Amino acid sequence: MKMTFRWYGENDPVTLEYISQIPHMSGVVSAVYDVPVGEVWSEESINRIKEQAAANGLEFEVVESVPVHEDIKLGAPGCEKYIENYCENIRRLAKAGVKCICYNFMPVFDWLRSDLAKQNADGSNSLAFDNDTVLSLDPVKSELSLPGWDESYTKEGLRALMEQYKDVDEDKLWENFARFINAIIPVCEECDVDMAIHPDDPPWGIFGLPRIITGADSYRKMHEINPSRRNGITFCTGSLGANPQNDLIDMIKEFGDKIHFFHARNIKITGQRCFQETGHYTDCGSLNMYGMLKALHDGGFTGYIRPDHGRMIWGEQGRAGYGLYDRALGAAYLNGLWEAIEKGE
Ligand code: DNO
Repeated sequence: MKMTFRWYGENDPVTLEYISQIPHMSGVVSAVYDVPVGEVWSEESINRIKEQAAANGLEFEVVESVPVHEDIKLGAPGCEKYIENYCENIRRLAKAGVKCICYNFMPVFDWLRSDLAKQNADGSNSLAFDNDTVLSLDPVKSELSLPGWDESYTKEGLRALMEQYKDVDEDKLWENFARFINAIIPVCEECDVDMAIHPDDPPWGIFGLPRIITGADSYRKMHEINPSRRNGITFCTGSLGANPQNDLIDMIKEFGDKIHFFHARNIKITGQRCFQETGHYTDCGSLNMYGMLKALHDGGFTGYIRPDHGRMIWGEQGRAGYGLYDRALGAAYLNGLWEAIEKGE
């Protein structure tokens, strides 16, 4: 297991130096942020991240994310160009030493919450999802600014994009996924890179858009489409765990050899399709962090792990879910669990 930490680049208030001070931290998870989705990343930008990380004693072996252009998800004419660009990004990243690429296949929106700073009784705040609130939102009409929001969408652009998805149901999205994955996996095999798909967050359709990476059946289907081990998983506990029907420990046992990257996040289920993010410790939320790490360990996990979303504690202000303090506590807790599991053998 390699402990990692997400770093949003030079503008991230959480510096590489701070990250390097967390015990047992092997590297950062980052991305090139100044290139429009679908374009090829310059080798210069990629190497810069690598050098900045190395200057702080950190590796850069995981990218989160190389985003997938909407035309690929839509299966729009001309999407081959974006698939080719994606392959080129894989080659360039591999050349710089990247071993694992996290991505998602969610139409239009990435992760979604109804509240970015819901107050907790102890004075901290954290991200929350309330289904009624989300159902009452109309992304095209309201002045929303949510975390998974691409701020570059204009209202008109968003309306037109949502319109294009009218013809894309789950089957069609799977078809488009298959085209994409079957084109990129041979490049991954050649370059020694693992693809790690992030589950849909939350794992159900929103705003009438289809979502397909939601649980065990999704992973079985992915395997049928392309059985390569490179066609792997970012196991995000908080995303998958938002649906209590997902038995996370069973899933880790079943799909362990495909899990290249593990996002450890805890949530408390507060109602039907409602949850609030919590500290990472098992008893803070509804997810059994110890049980999941034990299953991961017993399956022979050698991939990357990172503490996912933290609360805002100790008065910290910052990027929702991505402050320093609570994620650092999370890393320390996960390291402790792992060491105890390993030595308890
Ligand atoms: C949220 C993250 C996601 C994730 C992407 C992967 O905190 O886990 O935004 O990076 O879905 O492509």
